[in-house]
Amino acid sequence: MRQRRSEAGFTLIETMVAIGLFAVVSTGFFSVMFSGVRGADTARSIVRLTEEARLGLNRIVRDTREADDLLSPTAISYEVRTDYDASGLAGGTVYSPLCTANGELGYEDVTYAYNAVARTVTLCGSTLVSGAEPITGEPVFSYTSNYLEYDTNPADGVTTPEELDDAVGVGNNNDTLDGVEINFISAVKFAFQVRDGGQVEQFRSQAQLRNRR
Ligand SMILES: [Ca+2]
Ligand SMILES: [Ca+2]
Ligand SMILES: [Ca+2]
Repeated sequence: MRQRRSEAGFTLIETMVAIGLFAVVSTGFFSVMFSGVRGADTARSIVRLTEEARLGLNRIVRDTREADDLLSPTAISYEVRTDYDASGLAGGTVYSPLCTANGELGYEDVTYAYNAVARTVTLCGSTLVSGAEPITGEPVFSYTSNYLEYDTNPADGVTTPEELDDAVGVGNNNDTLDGVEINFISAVKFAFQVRDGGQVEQFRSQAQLRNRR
């Protein structure tokens, strides 16, 4: 009896158990394999976004540092005016096809902006950083001044645009940054994060305007 059974091979029950086990094991294997592939895709995507953000921010910091003039500073945009081609008063050269030249002054005008809808940081409208969003409670662009004589409220070693607005003898105390007050801004600060799914990478930096105090 025992002999016959072994010669007959597997019983129906044994075969069904084997098929069942194979199904369970292979389902597990494929689900693990595909979740691994998805994980790798997300990792590649955040790596790409992070690398783009790092390069874009480096470029913004570098260009802002060299600026001759800072214009229209807000929490989501500002403009720098720089004589990139060292033409002096001879004429402006367009910095990028999307930017403008101020021919009369020989300056090239470049606008950096954060676009909340597209989640991009742009240079004259062209994307430098994708997948960007503000860090909670922080503006994307903020500004400080090296004029510590106006560091009054609070006197904490940092002169803010609000303190420049309050400063007696500098522009008007009107809760607005006037042109003359903007001339006292010495640095632009950057804060944003890039997100891909659940993965977030934060970026913070600062550009000191070399041509200002
Ligand atoms: Ca120029
Ligand atoms: Ca202060
Ligand atoms: Ca003011």
